[in-house]
Amino acid sequence: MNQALLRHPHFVSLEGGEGAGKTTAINALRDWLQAQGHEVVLTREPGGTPLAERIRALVLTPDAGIAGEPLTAEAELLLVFAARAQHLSEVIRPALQRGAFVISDRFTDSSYAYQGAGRGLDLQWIADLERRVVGLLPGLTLLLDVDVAIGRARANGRDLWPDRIETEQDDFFQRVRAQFRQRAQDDPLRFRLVDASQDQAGVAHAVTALLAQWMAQEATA
Ligand code: T5A
Repeated sequence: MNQALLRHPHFVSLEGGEGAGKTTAINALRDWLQAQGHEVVLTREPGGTPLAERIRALVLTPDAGIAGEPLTAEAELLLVFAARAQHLSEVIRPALQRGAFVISDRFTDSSYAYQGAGRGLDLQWIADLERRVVGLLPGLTLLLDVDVAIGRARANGRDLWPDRIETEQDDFFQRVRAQFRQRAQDDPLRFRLVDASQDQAGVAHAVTALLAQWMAQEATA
C-alpha cells in the first residue's frame, strides 16, 4: 500500500509524555461522546488487539531482550508499526466504517516522538512507514503537555516497576516532549495543546471542551 494520509473526523488520539494523565482524559471524552449518543471505541497503542498486545509486551517488558540480546531501536520501531498495522485492520478501520468514534491512547505521533526524537531514528523513515503502512491520521489529536519531571513523578508514583521505556533518562523524555510540541506547532489544524499540569478535573474539562469545539467546527466546515 502506498497512499496519502487521510484524516478521519471520528478518529481522536491522545498524546503526551509519561504520566501526562491520558487515562482520565480519555474516560472523560468517552463519557461526553456517549452522552451525545455516539458509539465509542477506546483503544491504545502499542496494542489494542490480542496480537498487538503481545507485541506491546515485547516492546515494554524490561527484559525483552532474549538471553542478553537487547532490542534495537530499529526493531522497536518496526514492532510498533507491526502492532499498528494489526490494530488498524482489526479495530480502528472496522469501527470507523460502522460510524463509531475511535479514541486511541497514542498513535503514530508517538513513533515520531519516541523512536524518532527519543531513539534518534530518521524521521523520514517513520514518515515512509506511516504512508505505506498506516495511511490514516486522526481528525483531532489532543496533546497533553506537561513538564517532564512532573509527568515522571506521577508515573513513578503509580508504577511498582518501570517499563522498558520508562527506564530512559530525562534527556530522552525532553526530546520526546520537544518533538510532540514541534508536531503540534507544524499541524495546528489537527493538534490541540492541553496544559496537563493542572489537576485531573481541569484536564478532563479542557479536553471535552476542545472536542466539543472541534466537532462544532467540523459540522459547519
Ligand atoms: N510508545 C508508544 C512508543 O515508543 N512508540 C509508539 O509508537 C507508541 C504508540 C506506552 C509506551 O509506549 C511508547 C510510549 C510509552 O512509553 P504506557 O504504559 O501506555 O506505555 O505509557 P503511557 O502512555 O505514557 O502511560 P502512562 O500511564 O505513563 O501515562 P498516562 O496514561 O498519560 O497517565 P495516567 O493517566 O495513567 O496517569 C499517571 C498517574 O498520574 C496521576 C494518575 O492518577 C496516575 O497515578 N495523574 C495525575 N496526578 C495529578 N494531576 C493530574 N492532572 C494527573 N493526571 C494523572
